[in-house]
Amino acid sequence: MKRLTRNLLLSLAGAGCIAASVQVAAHLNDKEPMQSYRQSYFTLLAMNFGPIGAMVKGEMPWDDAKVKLFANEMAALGTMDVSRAFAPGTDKGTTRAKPEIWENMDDFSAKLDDMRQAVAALQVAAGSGDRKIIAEATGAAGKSCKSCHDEYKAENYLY
Ligand code: ASC
Repeated sequence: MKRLTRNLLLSLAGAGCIAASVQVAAHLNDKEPMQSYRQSYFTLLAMNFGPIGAMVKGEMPWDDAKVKLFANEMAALGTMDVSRAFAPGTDKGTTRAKPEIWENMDDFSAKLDDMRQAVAALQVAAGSGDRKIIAEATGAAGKSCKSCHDEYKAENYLY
C-alpha cells in the first residue's frame, strides 16, 4: 500500500514535469529558437509600451514612476541587437515576420534603428516628467512600431 502510494506520487510528479515542459516549449521552441527569441523580445517591448500608451490616452491612471520605469525598460531593450534573431533561414515556421524582411534587410535594419532612436527619445521624454513631451514621444515611438508592422508583419499586432 505504501509502495503503491509512492509510485502514484512519482508518476504524478512525472506527469507534472511533462506538463511543465510543454508549457515551456510554447515560449522557447527549440526547433525555432530565433523565432521564439524575437517574439519574446517584441512581447517585452509591447508589455512596456502598452501601459505607457494607455496612460497617455487616459485609459489608465497616470503614474509617473511607472512611465519612467517602462520607458527605461524599453530603452534597455533598444540597446539589444534583435537583428540577429532575423538570421537567414528563419523566415519559416511559427512566425508573422513576412519574407519581405529578408528581401529588404537594409530597409528593415533602418526601421529597427528608428525604433531604437524612438525608445531612447521616449526614455529622455519620460525623464522630463512633462506629460505633453511624453505624449509626443509616445506617438513617435508608436509610429515607428507601426511603420515596420505595416510592411513586415503579417496579421494583427500580437507581439
Ligand atoms: C504596441 C504594440 C504594438 C505597437 C503598435 C503601435 O503597444 O503592441 O505593436 O504599440 O500598436 O502602432
